[in-house]
Amino acid sequence: MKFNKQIIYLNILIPSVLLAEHQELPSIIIEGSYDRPGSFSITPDSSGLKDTASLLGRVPGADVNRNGPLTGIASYRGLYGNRINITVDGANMKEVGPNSMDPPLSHIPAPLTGALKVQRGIAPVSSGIDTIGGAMVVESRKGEFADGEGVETNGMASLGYSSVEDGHYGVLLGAVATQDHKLYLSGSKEKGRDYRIKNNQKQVPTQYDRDAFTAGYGYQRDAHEFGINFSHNDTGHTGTPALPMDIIYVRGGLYDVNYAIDLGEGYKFKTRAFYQSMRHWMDNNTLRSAMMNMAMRTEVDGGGADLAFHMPVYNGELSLGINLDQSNHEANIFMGAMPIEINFFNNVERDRYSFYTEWNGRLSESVALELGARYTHTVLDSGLVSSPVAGQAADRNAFNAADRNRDFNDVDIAAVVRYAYSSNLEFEIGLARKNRAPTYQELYLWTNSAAAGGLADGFTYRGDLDLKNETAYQFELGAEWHNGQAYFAPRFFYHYIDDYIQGMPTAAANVLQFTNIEAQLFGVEIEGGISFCENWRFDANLNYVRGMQLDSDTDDEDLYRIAPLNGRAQLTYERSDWMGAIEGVFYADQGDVAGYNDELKTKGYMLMNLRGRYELVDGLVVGTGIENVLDEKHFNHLGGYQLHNRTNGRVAMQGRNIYATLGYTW
Ligand SMILES: [Cu+2]
Repeated sequence: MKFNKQIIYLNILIPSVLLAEHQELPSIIIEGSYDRPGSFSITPDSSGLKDTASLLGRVPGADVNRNGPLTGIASYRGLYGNRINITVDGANMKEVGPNSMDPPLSHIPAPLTGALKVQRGIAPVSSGIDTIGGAMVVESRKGEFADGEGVETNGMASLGYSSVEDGHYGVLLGAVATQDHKLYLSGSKEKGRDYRIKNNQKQVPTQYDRDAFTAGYGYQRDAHEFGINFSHNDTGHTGTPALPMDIIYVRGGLYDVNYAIDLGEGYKFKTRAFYQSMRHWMDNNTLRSAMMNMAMRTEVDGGGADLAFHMPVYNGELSLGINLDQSNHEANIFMGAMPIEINFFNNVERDRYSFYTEWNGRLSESVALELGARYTHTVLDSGLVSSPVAGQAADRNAFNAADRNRDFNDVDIAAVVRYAYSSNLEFEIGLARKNRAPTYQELYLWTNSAAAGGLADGFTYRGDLDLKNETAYQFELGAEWHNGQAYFAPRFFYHYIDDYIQGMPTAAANVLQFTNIEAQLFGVEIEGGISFCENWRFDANLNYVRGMQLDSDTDDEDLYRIAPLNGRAQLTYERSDWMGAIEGVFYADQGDVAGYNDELKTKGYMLMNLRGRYELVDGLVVGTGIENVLDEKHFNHLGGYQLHNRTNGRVAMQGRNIYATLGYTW
């Protein structure tokens, strides 16, 4: 029995036959799942192409809190935002927007994303700092080393159009490589208008405009691997209909350098350093109109370093690692026609010093164990804020007079046992304790503001300097059965979270304050599939999660922004050079809504999508499809309210979309 921890499980592109040779679109890799090749393999997907976060809709337990076309906040089993550790090319990417307009998954456009890896179940402590809600990894495309002697070139080009927002994209990646060296360069452009909902109405503002650029160099020889990579994102006018303002620009880059050496006999050493600098402008009067003009300019500068040492210890591998991570945030607000300026976040700093050890190995032929522990020291501080607004004077003075320096000690422990009952049936049981230190917004929102990490509930929030860190106790139980033709995999989880941070009503109307509460989340995910008659396969999954406040005054108090019961089924016909699929997506009513922010209930819905792809000649692939074939108007429970106002109702989902893509890989 082989325990296979890292497996390509969904290939967004391609029937597995074609995949190895021409992998041109992102793969989703689910770590910690058993190998189920081909399940949910689909054709190039234009709406998926816009945004890497869209791919999460296909990951069991995962979903997206969508505040705009490029603003998709990852959600996993009802936890989202800062609770999920997302690394981009190895770096813990920081948002420049205090309202998460640029979540980490938006930095690399989908056409330049090589892989999105989602850690299934309990995230190992080695997967990063603050993994209370899970861990995800985005890797950009970096070209390939040459197979043979001499200099080779490789790369990909791709073009796409989607009708629903008159959107188009183009991407080009080229690499010059030998067996030891590669030099690569890529660029992409995406642009679209406000998307259409049923009956030619438009959802405003949902236009988007993003240019991205990457360059880098890689070296591999004998035991050495070295890489240096730069990725730059320039997002222009892009709507965020669920937030009070829109993106005017998000600009900036991520520099990453890494080195690994294989010392032989299982001893390995890896190191990495990164630096990030982003600038951002948002306002409420360019893509929409407002009673009073408001704009915000924000900055983030961040960086970090990682060291990891791996060595063989008793039928397995022991890893020791250090992670250092630092970020600085600034924000200025401009209000009115003759703008007055508020220095809203001044010299905010969040530093994390962390080390861990983890053992991954086998206790016997049929029992595998992953055991890890991590300690993190988090330090936050904020400079003095300033505001000429009379109504903010008391808040400003109180904040400036307070001791704003805070530190937190976090301990993560995770233990996962995998037991192979037979070559077809495996069980997993996991236990963990995880901490999360508060974000700078949760501590330092010194007066009420909507810039609360993308919560998009129509309320304004205040921070609390006395917040404690969250402590989660997690339990996981899973089974996976499979044979050559079919698979079936149910999973159950339960999380109890002490000091869970959530807004709670204050004396002021429509103002919430971040508060430590007690919460629990539990749920199931079931996946299954079967292939039949040689070319046909059927795959389906079902996801359910419930989140509840345990110390509420009322009996029934649910957590905010929890996806309703949902599922997906796909029938696929696959040949070596073409495939077609019909896909059904279903979301139930969501009646289990949060009371503290009067979350609106949503109606359930079903969607039908058709997809096809055809390989014209070697490496040249056409993809086409129709999404929301019946052109129905639906509301995503995780989609927020129009213009950050509950009385406007929810942001509507896209109407019928016809898309076509053309990709060439060489
Ligand atoms: Cu913003």
